[in-house]
Amino acid sequence: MRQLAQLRDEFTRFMMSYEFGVAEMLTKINILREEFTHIHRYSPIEHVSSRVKSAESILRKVQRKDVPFTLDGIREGIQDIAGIRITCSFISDTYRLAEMIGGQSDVTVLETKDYIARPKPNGYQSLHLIVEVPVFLTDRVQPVRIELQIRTIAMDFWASLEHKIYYKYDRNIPERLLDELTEAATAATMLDQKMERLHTEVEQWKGTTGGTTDRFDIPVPAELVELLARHRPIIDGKNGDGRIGGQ
Ligand code: 0O2
Repeated sequence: MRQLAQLRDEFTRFMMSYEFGVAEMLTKINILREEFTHIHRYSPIEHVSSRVKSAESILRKVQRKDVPFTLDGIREGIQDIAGIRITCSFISDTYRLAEMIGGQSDVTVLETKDYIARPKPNGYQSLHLIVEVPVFLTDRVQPVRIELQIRTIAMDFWASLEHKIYYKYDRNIPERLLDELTEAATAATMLDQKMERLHTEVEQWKGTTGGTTDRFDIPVPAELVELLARHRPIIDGKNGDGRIGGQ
């Protein structure tokens, strides 16, 4: 009975360390998001979500992957007990973010899978990083692994729909739907590339106009300023004498 209570306690601490790891990483992401927004005046991160796998889901994966049934075995054999998904505005932001996170001195990147440069055959695109962060507990420092999935809005839209279809058809997606998903993946890539090009153009334009998108800073041609000044009363809906136009 005492052994069982000890086991339960150890497992609770095991799961808690993942919760702490996620909290730590979310703080890092939030700091990057806020500082980046302050410097560049736009947020590279659209959305962040996180989860820690349930005990049942971990056990299913332990059986499926034939992982040793010990806490150390599970820690070593299952990389995605803690997961964070970051949705970015542009492809370049996904890499930039991965670099900023991976470059931090207390973050160790254990593995990188670049499904953006090399999409999966079904069209899946995402940048996956397995990182390890130290969690400072009362009696020890526990390194915790977290799977980061970084992708654009278009890639995320595709992945969540594909995920639903995958489970709806119990992993056997009909050929017709597979073809349509591949087509949709190509469309998502084209959209991402177009948005990236537009974004680069806007960034260059911001660079030449003092780095602000404030609408009052858009350079207005002198002739237009003069024209607006001449027609000011009409635009304001007033005649030159201050009466409402037409009355
Ligand atoms: P779930 O239900 O999302 O958690 P692993 O089995 O994780 O140890 P694997 O499969 O080589 O090793 O890892 P990979 O390729 O990095 O994929 C990990 C996760 O990426 C998956 O977790 C999915 O969340 C996502 N993913 C990978 N491929 C696809 C895909 O084709 N479509 C979609 N929608 N998501 C994908 P899980 O545990 O497989 O699933």
